Amino acid sequence: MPNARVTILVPGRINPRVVDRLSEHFEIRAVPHGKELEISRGDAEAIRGVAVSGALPANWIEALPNLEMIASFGVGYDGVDVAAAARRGVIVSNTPDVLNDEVADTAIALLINTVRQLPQAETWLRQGRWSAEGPYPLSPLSLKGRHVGIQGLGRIGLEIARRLEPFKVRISYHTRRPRTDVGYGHYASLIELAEAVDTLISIVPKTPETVKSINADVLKALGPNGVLINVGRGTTVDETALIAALKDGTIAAAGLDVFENEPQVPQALIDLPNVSLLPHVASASVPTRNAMADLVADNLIAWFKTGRALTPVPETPQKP
Ligand code: NAP
Ligand code: 8YV
Repeated sequence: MPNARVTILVPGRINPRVVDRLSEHFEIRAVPHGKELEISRGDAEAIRGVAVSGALPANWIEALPNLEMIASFGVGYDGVDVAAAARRGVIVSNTPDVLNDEVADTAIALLINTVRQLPQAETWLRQGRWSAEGPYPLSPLSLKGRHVGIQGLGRIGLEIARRLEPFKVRISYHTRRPRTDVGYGHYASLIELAEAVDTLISIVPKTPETVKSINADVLKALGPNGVLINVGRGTTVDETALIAALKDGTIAAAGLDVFENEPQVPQALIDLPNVSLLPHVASASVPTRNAMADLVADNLIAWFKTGRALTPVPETPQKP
């Protein structure tokens, strides 16, 4: 047991396995996930760690005078104010790698669903239209012969690229720095990548540079045979521009697991026939979420036992 007196704050909902695992080692203080942290000054002083899924803004971090570590559920940690944590010397951890395979599998499934309209075809069968009306119409699009561009070739992007190889599609990518360990073509800008390819898969973090980076110009460059797949963050895409592009044929189709203002999805997107929509489920299997939950708990356990987190984020590096 690392330290029975350490209290970990758990704001709002998190995978129950996180709390089960942490309860074996720490006191747990569960609180509502509102705008303000509503606990007494004395209780705030007792808290040395946080386990959180989603937002942890600066005012929460500043309200915890003895905070040492924030363990965030998910590889993307854009909800946590890491700059505020870094200013205070608070370590932030995330859950990289354990979800790569699940998210990459979902990206491929979403791509195929989008080009071949498989969810719509299943609905056709379930509604009895196959027997009543005949075969589902041929899908206008196919994966065959496509040139796929990946925005972001990090841990997950690389797994997506590797899964695409057996589909015999051409693969290119855009990142700020070219990778030295792959043979795929690198494009220095997103617009150049979009001009070269007919299929764009986005798997980048939410940062000031990526927000709305897939805009009207990029969609126009992707072209009328173009397919956009987003499994990264909804904020990467200018949703208004995307809806217009899908409506007027600027691009052919889109598959989206993430949205600008989750869990709200614009009705205009839902109404469009040429989109495939998922409710942010790319990592959402029991085995993968269990692995993510374990990594949240193991980070806090390691920190309070050894003074070192397992997977700190780059903005809050550990002292050598
Ligand atoms: P990662 O290993 O850090 O990879 C990020 C990639 O994005 C890198 O190749 C990076 O390359 C590139 N990148 C970052 N900023 C960029 C920019 N401004 N322009 C172009 N490329 C940029 O992250 P990961 O583990 O693969 O995860 C990626 C993101 O996917 C997460 O942050 C999360 O938001 C999202 N995600 C979503 C789900 C889901 O459920 N839908 C699940 C997991 C992850 P450079 O640094 O060289 O630019
Ligand atoms: C989760 C994700 O859905 O890891 C991420 O960045 O977006 C997903 O795996 C998210 O952490 C919320 O549970």
